[in-house]
Amino acid sequence: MNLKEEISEPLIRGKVAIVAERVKRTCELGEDVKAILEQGLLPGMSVVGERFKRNEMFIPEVLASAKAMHAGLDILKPLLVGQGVEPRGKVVIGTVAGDVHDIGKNIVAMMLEAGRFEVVDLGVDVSVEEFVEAVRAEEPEILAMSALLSTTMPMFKKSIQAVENAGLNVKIIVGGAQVTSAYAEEAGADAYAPNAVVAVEVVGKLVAEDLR
Ligand code: B1M
Repeated sequence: MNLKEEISEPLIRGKVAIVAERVKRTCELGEDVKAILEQGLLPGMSVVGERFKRNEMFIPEVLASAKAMHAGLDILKPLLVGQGVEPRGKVVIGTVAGDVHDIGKNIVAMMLEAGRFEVVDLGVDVSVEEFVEAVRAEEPEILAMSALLSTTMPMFKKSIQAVENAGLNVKIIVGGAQVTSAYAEEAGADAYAPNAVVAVEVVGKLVAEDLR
């Protein structure tokens, strides 16, 4: 199965129904779920990113591709996420205030669920106060924040300071396309991950440290 041709190409063209139908069919044919994500959906989205940067694609087209990406992810999610197993810990996740990018955050959330973490997803454009309230109410081991814009990355520091000022005990991981480990450290986060697979490993380590 040529996942690039079958899935990346219609995703780049924003063909929601075709992507959904092909992801479903590819799963039914027994293709590995992670391969569909890593060789079909993600490379398509990175082409979209490149074209957007070069002004070869515009917001309505990028939105159509994002919709196609979500349609594919919705089909993969139940197949990645195991059911009825004891969770390894709880994670509250959200995209920071002023930022509506959610594809990467959704993949991180999905992979965490697949890695047996309970995930409370606050969505996008999450204010500092909403993060603090969610940590207070849900008492998670981990707070995970995503930001894609250089203008919204400073919300990491503000949210982290607010959580600390509220006296809440939670480990914090941040990530997103422009984020680096140096930036994460400067913002006061406990950890950084460059992608969803590493995020699951890092969250596993943070939870294990917490149990010691
Ligand atoms: Co926007 N956008 N966008 N956009 N957009 C970027 C981020 C940009 C880099 C494009 C560009 O110019 N090259 C640029 C930011 C530049 C900058 O700040 N330096 C940009 C801009 C400028 C904007 C607007 C300001 C455009 C405008 O209006 N003029 C605007 C802002 C809106 C807002 O948020 N307030 C805007 C809007 C949009 C759309 C709504 C059209 C759409 C979002 C749709 C949606 O998410 N539902 C969109 C998209 C799709 C993109 C690009 C093309 C793709 C992002 C994406 O989904 N990538 C993006 C270009 C790019 O990133 N190359 C771009 C795929 C996704 C799987 O990757 O999100 O990086 P990513 O997630 C990865 C890792 O980063 C990591 O794991 C994920 C999976 O492996 N990760 C974490 C993410 N979160 C993590 C958290 C973790 C750990 C790892 O721990 C907690």
